[in-house]
Amino acid sequence: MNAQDIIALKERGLAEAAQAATLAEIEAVRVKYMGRKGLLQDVMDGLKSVPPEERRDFGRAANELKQELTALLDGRKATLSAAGKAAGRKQFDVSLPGAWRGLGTRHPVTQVIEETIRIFSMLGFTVADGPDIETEYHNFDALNTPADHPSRDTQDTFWLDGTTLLRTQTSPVQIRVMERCKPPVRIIAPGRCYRRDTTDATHSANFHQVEGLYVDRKVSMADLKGDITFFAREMMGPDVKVRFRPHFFPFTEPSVEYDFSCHVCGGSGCRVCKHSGWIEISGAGMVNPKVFNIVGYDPEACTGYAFGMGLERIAMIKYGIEDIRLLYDNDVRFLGQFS
Ligand code: 2NL
Repeated sequence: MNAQDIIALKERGLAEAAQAATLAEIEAVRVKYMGRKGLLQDVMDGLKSVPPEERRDFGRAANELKQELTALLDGRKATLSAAGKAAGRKQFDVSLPGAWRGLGTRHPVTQVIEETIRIFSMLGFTVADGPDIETEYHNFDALNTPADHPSRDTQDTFWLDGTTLLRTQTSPVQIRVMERCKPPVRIIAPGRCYRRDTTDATHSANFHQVEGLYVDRKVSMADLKGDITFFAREMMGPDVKVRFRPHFFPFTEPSVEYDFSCHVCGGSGCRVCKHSGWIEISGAGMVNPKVFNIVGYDPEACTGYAFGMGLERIAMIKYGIEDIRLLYDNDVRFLGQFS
């Protein structure tokens, strides 16, 4: 064997190392050439029979075989083990789009509350708040609701004890504001209310209401009609019409109920408005002077209007929801449709 043979052996070893596709194959090439009984060892064993003048070239060729093959095998090994690790923990590709978890949406009732606040704040109203647990006095007596009025009945009200209850409307918030502040007062009171209703498609024992109260000198029914009409157009669209019908509430005198023209058929009659062209919204009226006397306002000096609306009802009309229970099933596939 001479230097040329060793160079040829080196070329074969480098070619085998380059082709090795797994860590095991690389190790096999290493053992074959550089192991204790490998081909390089055979070369070294032959060194003593090489004539002295050829030994320099022979030794250099053997050394190059060792160094070049070692370098290639180490390089291949590093590449392959890095790729193997990457495959095991999934390669991180910074160019891929991130994992989008999706934005939440506001509950339809929350959207209606926020929209109502937006609309009435344009008219100068601020938002008032109060407790869910109320006294009989603030929920009923101060609103001129007679002691024998059916709404006080245990059938309709969640009583906690003889004198406290879960508020059946947000009017007590307004009573508390009038107790605290002198007129003028211009507030809306949105919030959760409670009634002992049996749940069905249009009733829920928990529901939300917004009440409004505007007290000043010379507030009139014309203000009420104008402001409710403004609210209707902002909430339902510019073409909606509003109609007022006489009604009775103990806390307002005179009192009205009002309807919006049907947003589905535009008033010509359809299934949604039961072919009347109108959708009943809620009630309102001029604050009963008896209520002013109770909170210490002078009924000769001031007048005011008040109204109360069910917010689930507005949401159902606005978004075409046919069963109030859908609002409380916490099904995000349903609730996410309305934003
Ligand atoms: C309805 C009717 C109404 C009021 C609520 C009110 C509050 C005060 C004084 C006078 Cl402090 N009135 N609130 C007035 C008229 C109607 O609610 O149908 N609600 C669903």
